[in-house]
Amino acid sequence: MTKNFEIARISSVHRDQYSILGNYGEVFAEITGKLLYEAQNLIDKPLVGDKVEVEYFNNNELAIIHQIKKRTTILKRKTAGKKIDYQGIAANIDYAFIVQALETDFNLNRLERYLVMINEAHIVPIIILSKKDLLTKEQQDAILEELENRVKDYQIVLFSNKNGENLDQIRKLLKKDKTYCLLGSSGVGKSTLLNNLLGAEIFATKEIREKDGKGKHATTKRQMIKLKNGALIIDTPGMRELGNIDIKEGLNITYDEVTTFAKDCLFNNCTHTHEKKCGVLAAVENKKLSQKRYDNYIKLRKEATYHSMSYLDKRRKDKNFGKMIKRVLKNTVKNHRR
Ligand SMILES: Nc1nc2c(ncn2[C@@H]2O[C@H](COP(=O)(O)OP(=O)(O)OP(=O)(O)O)[C@@H](O)[C@H]2O)c(=O)[nH]1
Ligand SMILES: [Mg+2]
Ligand SMILES: [Zn+2]
Repeated sequence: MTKNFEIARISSVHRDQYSILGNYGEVFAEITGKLLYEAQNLIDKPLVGDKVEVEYFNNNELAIIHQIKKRTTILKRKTAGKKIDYQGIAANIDYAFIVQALETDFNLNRLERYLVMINEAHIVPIIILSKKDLLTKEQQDAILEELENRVKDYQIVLFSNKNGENLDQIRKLLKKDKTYCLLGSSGVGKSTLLNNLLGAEIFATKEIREKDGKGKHATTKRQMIKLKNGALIIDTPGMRELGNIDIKEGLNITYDEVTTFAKDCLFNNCTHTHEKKCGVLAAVENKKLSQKRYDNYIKLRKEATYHSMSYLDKRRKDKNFGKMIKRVLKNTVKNHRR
């Protein structure tokens, strides 16, 4: 690293403009032309949470980003809509909070979808369920039971932003110098939680819900802040859809018991869908593996395979296109020289 460079973290991204968090607080920053030029994919550009080498100028009020340090983790998903490509959500995350609202948003299939994405990135997932104040004790117990039948071995906290219940439990999970992010649908209370943790109304929240209950997202960009205890948290806009590409490992970690049951399959290449003597199907039959969990596993696997194949196909076409351009350019030069 050059002498004048310092290390900072990307705290927010807006197109090609960045904010960084470093030795002089939060400062605006831009990336060098070289870095911009070399970034072939979206994922090569700085992401929130990235550690970067920067050079300050203008009395440390502005900075130039020269280099992105190697990421310890990267959280990514398929870009929304039909486009098959990766979109980086955040970098260097240690723990990801999956936030669902107990009252309206609780959904186990979606929860597993998040778990796959987070496990794929080797980030530690934590499940936190908001709006506890809106449910009776019986309703809460029913949800907890459902949850424990489907996903095991994760930290789970039911809490309320409204009356503050169990916020201290969430606070206890936040450690100095560790990076966290909040993931979940719009309106579940991510930004409200962050404001509660900060003890100040820093983040805009959605106080008025439109008639259809959907409305617009209150949060529109990812942003990282530092809590008093030194923990870093990234707030994200609610995700409407969550597509996964390349999640073999994420699936294996999230559904680790499938791998165990698969040891009893007769065929090595068993797909666990129609084969005879399949250990996984037997486990479903014997109720060792819940039907719903199995169904979701098959669904996510199928979808991810489709996306991965489309992605490879796209890359191949891009490559061929690149080659064609090169050929055309070469011929043009040749013709020109003649
Ligand atoms: N009753 C109750 N309301 C809550 C709770 N947490 C959040 N809310 C309300 O839910 C609404 C949405 O909260 P936000 O914090 O803006 O939700 P968000 O997850 O940040 O939403 P996006 O930024 O759109 O992704 C606000 O009106 C909050 O006051 C809770 O624990 N209990
Ligand atoms: Mg928000
Ligand atoms: Zn099988």
